[in-house]
Amino acid sequence: PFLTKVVTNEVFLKGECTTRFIDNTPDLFNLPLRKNRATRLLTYIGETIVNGNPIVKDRPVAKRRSEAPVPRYDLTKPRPTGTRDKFLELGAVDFSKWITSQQQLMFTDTTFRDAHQSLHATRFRTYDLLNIAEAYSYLCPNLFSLEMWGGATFDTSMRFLHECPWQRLADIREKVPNILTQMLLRASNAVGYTNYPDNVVEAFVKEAAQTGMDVFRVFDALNWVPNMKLAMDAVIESGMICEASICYTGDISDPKKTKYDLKYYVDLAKQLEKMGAHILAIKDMAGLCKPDSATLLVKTLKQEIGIPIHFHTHDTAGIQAASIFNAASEQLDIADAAMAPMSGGTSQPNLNTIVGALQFSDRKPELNRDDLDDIATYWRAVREYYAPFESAVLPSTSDLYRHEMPGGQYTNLFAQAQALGLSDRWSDVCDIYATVNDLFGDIVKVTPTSKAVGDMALFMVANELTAEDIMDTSRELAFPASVIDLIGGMMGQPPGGFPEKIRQIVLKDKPGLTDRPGASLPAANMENAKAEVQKLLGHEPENREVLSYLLYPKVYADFAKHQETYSDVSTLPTPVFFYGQDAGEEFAVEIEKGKTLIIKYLTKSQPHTDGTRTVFFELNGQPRDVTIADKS
Ligand code: 3PY
Ligand code: ZN
Repeated sequence: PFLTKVVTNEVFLKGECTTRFIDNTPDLFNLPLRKNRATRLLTYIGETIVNGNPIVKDRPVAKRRSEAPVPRYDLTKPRPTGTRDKFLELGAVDFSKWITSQQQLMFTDTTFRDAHQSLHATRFRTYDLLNIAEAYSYLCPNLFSLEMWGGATFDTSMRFLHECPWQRLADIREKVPNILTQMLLRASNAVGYTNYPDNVVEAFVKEAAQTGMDVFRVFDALNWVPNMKLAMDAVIESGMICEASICYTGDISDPKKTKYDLKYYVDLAKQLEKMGAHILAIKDMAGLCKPDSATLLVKTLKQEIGIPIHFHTHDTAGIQAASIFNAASEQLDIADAAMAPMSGGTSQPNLNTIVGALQFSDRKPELNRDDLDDIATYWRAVREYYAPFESAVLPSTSDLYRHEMPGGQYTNLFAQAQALGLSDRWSDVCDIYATVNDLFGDIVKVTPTSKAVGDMALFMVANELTAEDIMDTSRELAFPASVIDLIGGMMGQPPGGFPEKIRQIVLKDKPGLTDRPGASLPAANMENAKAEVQKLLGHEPENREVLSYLLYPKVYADFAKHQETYSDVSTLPTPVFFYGQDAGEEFAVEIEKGKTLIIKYLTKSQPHTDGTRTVFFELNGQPRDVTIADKS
């Protein structure tokens, strides 16, 4: 095309080409510097074959290479209507009333988000989520929602998987137009680990709603209502469903635990209802809501508030299905569960068996058990791809009721402890975690406050520090940054504030915030951010790209660079993404609608004298090779 442009150029045709031709007709020479997508993808695969993918380095190897089996569904039939159709018909407020009028217990499937966040460090790739998405829309349209975005998925997808979280949302939305999408939004912490300026949170919610998000589960990590208002208002303003959370901690059945008692939760729920929430979530992020407490809590909330109730729990203690059943008996509206192969342990209870067990109950869900089992078969195969990220299987333990560690953190902190050579001291870490919670005044522990408590626990175990050492004002300790943030009020305020003594010890002479952090954070300058991203990309960015940058500047810049070098690697099958190809292996990749590449890897050369290797492929039947520097 370049030569055609030159030889058909008027100046060129008139033979008036001078040495100034390039200067006078710069557009002609505005050549794409980037290599084409096929070459960039082959370079990625070649690089992975020669040097490996750093994210699976030194981890157990996944053996599975074959495609995970997607169940059959009849594409000749019209797509069944589902919960999202109902929402689009009624709007958020009437839809919320419709939920309450349902006899059935409805379910959110967390497999696309919390399950792999809890079991596999959030490493599931869009490829595997997208391949099964349409099957859901045909086989289980009456699922309340698919929790498939937010929480840790936003940064991990860019950071480790080199894929765009927004594209994940847009693509799943397209495949599943009839079931509600759901996300976890950390209120003013958005999908990050610290408070963001108000205008960033507002713009983020707006963009997510426009890209395809329906249900926003909003929570504040200290249950601090003033910090939830902005995000809740933004969701309500967008016309989408605002599900406001009470984060459950402590034990309402224990008469000695008075800080987070039944009244505390009921008051909180009433405030959230008054603020316009369409649904109330009981967010039991650690799985502490025991069966009897679930009965008491749901029964009371049902009497005290009018909006539907959605129960989220983690099965770390091994008995949380019982809590769901008890809550169902008290007319719980919606429960979270995960597909069988991705359930249990620090993940959610088992969707397939709960649905099966409710088959003859008056809360029988409108879900077909066989179809759910077919989908579960797919996930069983997909889990095999992620063997490198399997968490240690920690037994269910009632010790959870003492340390109260969230499901998503439990296995993660264990891995961190292991990396520090402290795995044999795991029970000490758990014990110190509980001590830190006491030192901090007994707080709600969920991202990001849980991270601060975990960082402090590791800091204490690694440095052999006791609670007395921490409280000893004669010691000068360099506390982890997250702890300074937490105690300094950058994550908001717990009920009653932080204990004064720990404030003095951690903050030294600095005052710390007691107001809402967003009230004093300067607004982000969107135009400047846009200009920065334009510099990174070389073209005018979309809103979503600017938002990714504002939330995670460095992670986004690295991701953009990776895309420029290798193009969109999210389209590669997972075994190819992690390990490259085996010799003779072939796969098809659709790089845009209707444009498919068939890539077959043949062999690689011995290293050349300059340390590079040639990697030989067939691309759509034609020989192609790429040169890769061997870093070994
Ligand atoms: C998150 O914030 O990512 C969580 O899953 C909290 O439970
Ligand atoms: Zn959770």
